[in-house]
Amino acid sequence: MPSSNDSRVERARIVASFGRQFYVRTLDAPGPDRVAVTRGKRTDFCVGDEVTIRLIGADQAVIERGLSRRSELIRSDRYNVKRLAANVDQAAIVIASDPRFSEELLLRMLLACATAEIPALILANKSDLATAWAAIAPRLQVYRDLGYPVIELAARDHPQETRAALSRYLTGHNTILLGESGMGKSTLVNTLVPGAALATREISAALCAGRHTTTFSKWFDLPSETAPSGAIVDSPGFQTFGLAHVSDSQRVHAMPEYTELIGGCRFHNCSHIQEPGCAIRAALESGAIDPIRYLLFSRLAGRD
Ligand SMILES: Nc1nc2c(ncn2[C@@H]2O[C@H](COP(=O)(O)OP(=O)(O)OP(=O)(O)O)[C@@H](O)[C@H]2O)c(=O)[nH]1
Ligand SMILES: [Mg+2]
Ligand SMILES: [Zn+2]
Repeated sequence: MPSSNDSRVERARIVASFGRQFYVRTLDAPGPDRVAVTRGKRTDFCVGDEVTIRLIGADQAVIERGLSRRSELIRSDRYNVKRLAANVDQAAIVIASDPRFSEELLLRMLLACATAEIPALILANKSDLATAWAAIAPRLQVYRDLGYPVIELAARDHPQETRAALSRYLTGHNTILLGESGMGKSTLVNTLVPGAALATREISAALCAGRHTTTFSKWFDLPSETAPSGAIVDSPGFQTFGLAHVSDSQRVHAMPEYTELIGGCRFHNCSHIQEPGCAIRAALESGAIDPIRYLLFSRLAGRD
């Protein structure tokens, strides 16, 4: 018989989300992760959200309402907004040598993070693949010179070194791993969180999802010996990253190499593509800014 205790309201975090279903973890008292459903039509919750839940029986819950978000990372096209995570305070963008990462997607992720005021790190994985690595190494230096932390990893074969290299970046932060499919996000999570693979397999089995590529986002608390007070979110890889929610002005201001220059353009509404007296084109011609990023950025104009 359910007792009146079974309908307590508690604060919880959404730790996994798939469609209209969620897993929640209570915040104030430890307990098992529970399957939760939303009331009514509200489905815009995402992993990381803090909510109030009503407990039902031993392992289920209903989400009552969402609490305010401290941060929100999204991607969007003109039709849809996709919330990637709430309440993260850092994004770790995972790129790799093989398959070689797309620099346009990297640029898009960096612009989205800057607009959301979420600092970004770049985790460059698969450094063990010597030939492919040599091809991307000069590009990594460009991002270092722009001020992004770039951390080189071989997550699959060097787990201990990986944990040591990431510890100081992950301690005390809620970090989302972002990136294209196949870069090594889940491999990294499995290196950092004992038991993560098993937990993910159990949910995948319940969902009848495939085993390798990640199909839903999941929040993991990091072990205190690796990163005290840290959490990490694994997320599905993507092939597109729309920026419909990011205005032209926000895009320009999210380019670290542009921020000092934009006041110097002759026209205040300069598109930095063909106008005379453009300070950014002058910097390009003098070799002061990276031509590949300039080209990729210019190509984003007018696109989602
Ligand atoms: N050579 C090499 N392979 C790696 C490394 N890290 C991961 N891999 C391999 O890369 C493949 C993809 O790794 P995942 O961790 O599943 O990649 P993911 O980013 O989670 O991919 P999605 O879930 O599809 O977004 C797997 O076959 C891994 O074994 C590494 O450091 N070196
Ligand atoms: Mg994955
Ligand atoms: Zn200009």
